[in-house]
Amino acid sequence: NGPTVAVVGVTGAVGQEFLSVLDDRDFPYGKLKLLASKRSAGKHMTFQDRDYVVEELTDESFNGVDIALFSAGGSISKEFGPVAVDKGVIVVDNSSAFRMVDGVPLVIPEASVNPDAMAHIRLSNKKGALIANPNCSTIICLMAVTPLHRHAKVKRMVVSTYQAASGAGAAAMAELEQQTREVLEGKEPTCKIFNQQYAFNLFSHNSSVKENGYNEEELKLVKETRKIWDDDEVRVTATCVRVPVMRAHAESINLQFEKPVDEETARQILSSANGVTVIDDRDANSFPTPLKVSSTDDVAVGRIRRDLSQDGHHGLDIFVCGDQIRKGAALNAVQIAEKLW
Ligand code: 11C
Repeated sequence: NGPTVAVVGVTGAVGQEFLSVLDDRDFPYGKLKLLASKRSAGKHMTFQDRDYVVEELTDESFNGVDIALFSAGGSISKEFGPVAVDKGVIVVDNSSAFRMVDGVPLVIPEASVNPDAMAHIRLSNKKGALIANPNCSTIICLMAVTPLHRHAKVKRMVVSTYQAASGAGAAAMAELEQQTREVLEGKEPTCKIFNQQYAFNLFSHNSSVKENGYNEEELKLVKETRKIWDDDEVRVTATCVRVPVMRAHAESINLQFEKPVDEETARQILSSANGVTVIDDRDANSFPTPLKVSSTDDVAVGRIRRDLSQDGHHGLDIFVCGDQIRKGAALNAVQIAEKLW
């Protein structure tokens, strides 16, 4: 008899992907509860040939629930996460609300990253707990970089992101489509989500910019990497950019290692890492692209090459792509739930 699973924020882009991942992976839930705001309550959804009515999220929603997958924004997580935990639920939270809280594991569950961070949390003892899903840019980056880090220890990492519309939600995806149509028809594009033209353009990530000039998305890459690697020394800097791509992020990553790691060794390490696919065909100029990874589970890595600007074999450049909604959010959370079960 599998666990009772609640999906919080089921009508959103990630909420819908939770369902599709649960289905694809044949997750052995016993019962399923679909929860959303009052606005969406009462909607009917069919999942695995059963009709469900979306219920309004309240404190009572968590009675009898074992695992809750949250993706309804930080304020909902802050309000209802602790309520669920008090009722003995293990909350896997996709928002940034608890990621940096001491004692809350921040987990990418592949063996090559940090499943051990949640090893002390058990479903069987019915004690509630919070587990945080990292930010999508961090997950996609560290899926590729952590196996290399375990081998040669990263001293410094420079990340430049090319982030998809999905990171800003279903409304941003719809707006990208609408704007593209409008621009091609010679009309003024509708700019509601980002307040500027997105189609045929790109811009600095839309999160707020701090006094030091970094935006929140960039700082997440810095802080979350340190927490996941349990390494406060590693130097990380990032520039995050929104590009007119629908649902997969790309990242150009420059690495400086403590120990030497040559290109061939890096390729072998990446080829054998779970959840990573190497696409690195120089002759055919074939490398990862957002479209190649869209709606797929693995993070793709290519352009694996020695950084000519660094001495010996202490530097590498790589290019990674990962589906933002899937491995960047829903899949990672469901994999955490699988580990609990
Ligand atoms: C983006 N990473 O692509 C963001 C969205 O902390 O969970 C998710 C923000 C977060 O814009």
